[in-house]
Amino acid sequence: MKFNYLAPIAAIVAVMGFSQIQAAELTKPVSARLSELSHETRVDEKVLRDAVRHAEYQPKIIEMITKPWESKPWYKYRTIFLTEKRISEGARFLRENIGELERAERAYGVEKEIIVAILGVETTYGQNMGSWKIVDALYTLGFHYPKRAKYFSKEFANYVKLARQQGWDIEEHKGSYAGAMGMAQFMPSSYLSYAVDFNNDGSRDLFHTPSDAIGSIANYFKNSKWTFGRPVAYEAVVAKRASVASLLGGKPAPNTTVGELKRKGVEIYSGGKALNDKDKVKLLELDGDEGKIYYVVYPNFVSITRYNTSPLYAMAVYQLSQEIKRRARAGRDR
Ligand SMILES: [Ca+2]
Repeated sequence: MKFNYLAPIAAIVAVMGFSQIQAAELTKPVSARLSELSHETRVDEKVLRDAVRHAEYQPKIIEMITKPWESKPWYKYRTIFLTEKRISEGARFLRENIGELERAERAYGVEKEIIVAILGVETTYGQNMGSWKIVDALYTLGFHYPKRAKYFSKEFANYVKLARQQGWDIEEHKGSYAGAMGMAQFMPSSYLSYAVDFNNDGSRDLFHTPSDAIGSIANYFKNSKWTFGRPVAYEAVVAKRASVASLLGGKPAPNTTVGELKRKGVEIYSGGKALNDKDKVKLLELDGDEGKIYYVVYPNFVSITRYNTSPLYAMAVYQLSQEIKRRARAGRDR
């Protein structure tokens, strides 16, 4: 609760012009946290302190994280990502990188259109990888945003570790306001753990090498328990909301079965694919243009939420993947 009033305060401060970019300070609490992080990530404390000296506090980032896109209703959210441009460019990206995509599909068991859709939603296929210095973003959120300070300060230390590993200058790379990097928008911990050198040139480069981005996303999905060929989401119609109300809300993890939903009067549109009554699923309720709409979502949907926890994000990725697949098949990409 404590942080609900942070957003308005940040906004007021910004309007009044008091909100200024400041060089980072090695205050006592910052130093204490760096000492902990040095043990946790095995990065020399002096190196971490030195990285902080290169960082600047960016108040705008605090404003941005308190108003994420995921707070929009689905019918607005989807129009950001399911655009003609993103679909046609996705079909083109798929065609131009078909060799690497098929190699990743075979190596990791992740459908190529899902990999392309992640790239589409994250950065429009590498066109927009973010304009915040990573060191500033992670310092700001790690040391000036108490709600997620633990997570982001650790990512700050992981970034320092990664930069040393990769031979980067600490101020070199830019990304999202939350510190996500490259075509695939990996956080530093993900970069350390899941990025792969898929084109075998000796470096794991998610900034300039589509092949590495493709392989790394597929590897990430494999580790998020993605299962090749399994369903992700089907549209559904609910006869009586009251009969399924207890199953709605919360995380998208399965809490029922296809059979149980059918018994409760849910019609599932699987596009001609056979439905297995025993499959574990979750009924998802979203805000459509004209009231509530429903989807039955499978464990693969949960795998997408490991990339970004929002069910809206996962649905946008899935629907974009299907549009790209259709477009590529029709060969209508321009
Ligand atoms: Ca490489």
